[in-house]
Amino acid sequence: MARQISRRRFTRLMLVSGTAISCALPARWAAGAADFTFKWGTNVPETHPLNVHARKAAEAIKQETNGRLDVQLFPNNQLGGDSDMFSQLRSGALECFSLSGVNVLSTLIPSASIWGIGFGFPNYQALWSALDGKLGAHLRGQINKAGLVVMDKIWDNGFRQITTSTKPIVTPADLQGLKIRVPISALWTSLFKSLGASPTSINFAEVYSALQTKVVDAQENPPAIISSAKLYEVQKYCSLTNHMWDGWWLLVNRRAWQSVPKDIQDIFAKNVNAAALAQREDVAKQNETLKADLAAKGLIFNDVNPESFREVLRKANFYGEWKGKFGDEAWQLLEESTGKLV
Ligand code: X2X
Repeated sequence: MARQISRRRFTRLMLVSGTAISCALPARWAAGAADFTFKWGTNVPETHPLNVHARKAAEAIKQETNGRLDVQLFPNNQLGGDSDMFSQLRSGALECFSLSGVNVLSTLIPSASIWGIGFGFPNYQALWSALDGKLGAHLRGQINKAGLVVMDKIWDNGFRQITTSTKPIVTPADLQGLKIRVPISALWTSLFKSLGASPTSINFAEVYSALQTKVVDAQENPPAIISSAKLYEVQKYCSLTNHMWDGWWLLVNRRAWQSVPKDIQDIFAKNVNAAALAQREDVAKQNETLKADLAAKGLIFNDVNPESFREVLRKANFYGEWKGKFGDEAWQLLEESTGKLV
């Protein structure tokens, strides 16, 4: 929870009691400690642009609130894996959490996973027009209804690519029986089952060791994560499937949010939303430029023909099934940007 007694209120109380001048202030206030503290958990390493831009936003918030709100970043699953951090966020033990809509959030709000529909969004333009537009507003409405505060701008994780330690994925036949890690989400499991693979749900905090110990042979993530989490050390091939896009909402515990005055809420929202836009640019660039770097580190890249994968999904009724689960309203907003999927 955000700390509730403000420094000024404490000083005022001390003045009223007539003891303020001679009385030593507790170290916390004397050292200029903040009125409010928000811990912010993320699931990717320190160097990932998510954390680089989150840190910049935290610094700007501190300056613009004259130190009244201290946003402390905890990257790289320092506070626990996604499932743990999500429980902490909901109970109020954690104030802010960057979480993919497709990942654990979809266990509470099924429609939150809609942006991750397999081979859905063709490019960033279509994606941001939906997520900064009507589809994003619809999803934020669902998240609010579930009792969480959510910031407007989604942070970019990127279009996802499959890495394996065994063989390149060129056609859907190469996925048959593949032991692949997926995040905790019915959509992800359904996507890879429909493609014939054998998916296992594992929090990102355990992905490196699951690959290293061969609990699974494959995973899927964008280059910025493959690089920052050093997955190239335990994977050999990277197949450019672009099978789905994913990003992070910035979620805030409702009670923590309401405990902070409106002017501080506004400064927080303005800075994190601006940081998300700057982060998007960095991630999109990195996901292109890092390919050469990863190839130099030994990853072997190949392209695929996405249509052959989409065809398998259509035959398995993947799109029909998920249209039914997401409902007509959300599906229609999705198809306004992706074109007809069913
Ligand atoms: O868990 C993952 O693979 C990650 C880091 O990409 C997400 O947050 C969905």
